[in-house]
Amino acid sequence: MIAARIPAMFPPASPDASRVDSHWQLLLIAGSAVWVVVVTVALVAVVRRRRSTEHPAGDVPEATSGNGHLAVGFLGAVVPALIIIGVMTDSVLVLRDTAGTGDAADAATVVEVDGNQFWWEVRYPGHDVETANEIHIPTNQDVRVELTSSDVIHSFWVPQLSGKVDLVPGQTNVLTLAADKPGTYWGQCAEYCGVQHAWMRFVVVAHEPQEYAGWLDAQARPAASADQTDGDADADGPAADVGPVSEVAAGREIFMSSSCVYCHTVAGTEAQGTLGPDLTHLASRQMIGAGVLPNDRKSLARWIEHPQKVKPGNVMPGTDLDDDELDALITYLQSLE
Ligand code: HEC
Ligand SMILES: [Cu+2]
Repeated sequence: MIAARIPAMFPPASPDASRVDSHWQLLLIAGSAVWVVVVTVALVAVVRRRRSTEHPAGDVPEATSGNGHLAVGFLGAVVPALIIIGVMTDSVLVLRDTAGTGDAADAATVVEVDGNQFWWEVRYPGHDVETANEIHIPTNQDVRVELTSSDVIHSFWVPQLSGKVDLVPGQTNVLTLAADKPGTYWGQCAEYCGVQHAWMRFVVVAHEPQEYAGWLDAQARPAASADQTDGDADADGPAADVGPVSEVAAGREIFMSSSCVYCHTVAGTEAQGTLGPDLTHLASRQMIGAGVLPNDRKSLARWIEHPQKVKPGNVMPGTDLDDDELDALITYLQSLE
């Protein structure tokens, strides 16, 4: 399991991000060159001035000659103008290149992202799939991401893949994501949205196209253990007489009879709440709470008992369970692959 990372821009991993990166390199090189020239000229001036003060007053240095004026005019006006025009031209070209892919209207893959305080709901139109804080895309193609918000303004930012776009309630903004190669790319809410804004992280997971199709298929099916399907928890029989029910079944029972079902969906069960993240395939996720904890037993226990300590101000209330109940509940959650 990986711990949440602070998203960084390097190395760029999409055509857009590479374009922004090459522009940044140009600015760095041009800026450094100007700095070197200016500092060198300044040093030369200091040294020469020192020397000239050694001469008696009235011994005029040649900088005031006609040629000197020309040189100053050239270095002070013409060269900076050329540099600024060059840099500006490249800036405009970057804008054109990256905005040109702005809406990917004919993209084969569309993903809908809904901002919530303080997590990301992700849907895959045409597939009965929903994830949270984890956006899966195929590599080497433009993916159209449709962004909106359920509450306040958030901003979607995956520095290695794209620029930022705001998520605005009642409006759909569009961004194009593309990834050159498979991998996990960290993203972050980039518009202050409340106390847990900093813990509103997410990942974009890019798969080879074939693998992506397989992922979608698997996600579209309920988890095998979601409902009463495993052998030793046969719901149709006289439940009490079937002997010891498995821990998964016991955990399922606790989940279904707790408040969890009002806020969470587990496909294939009566749990159909929509206030919180869809938990249908929770166990396949890398982290919980939008990056605040890795997705393991210990973290799940902390999260379920004390979500307000782990992430104060988030929407989920704590649940009081005894150790056995909590254990079983976590076993059930971890079976949702
Ligand atoms: C009032 C609604 C509500 C109730 C009740 C509730 N949750 Fe949550 N739950 C949420 C919200 C909202 C989040 C997302 C919080 C965040 O990251 O900011 C969440 C997150 C989670 C997560 C992490 C999911 C992820 O992918 O990040 C788990 C696991 C979870 N809840 C389990 C449970 C369990 C088990 C119960 C019952 C004991 C429960 N929840 C009860 C609203 C609720
Ligand atoms: Cu935010």
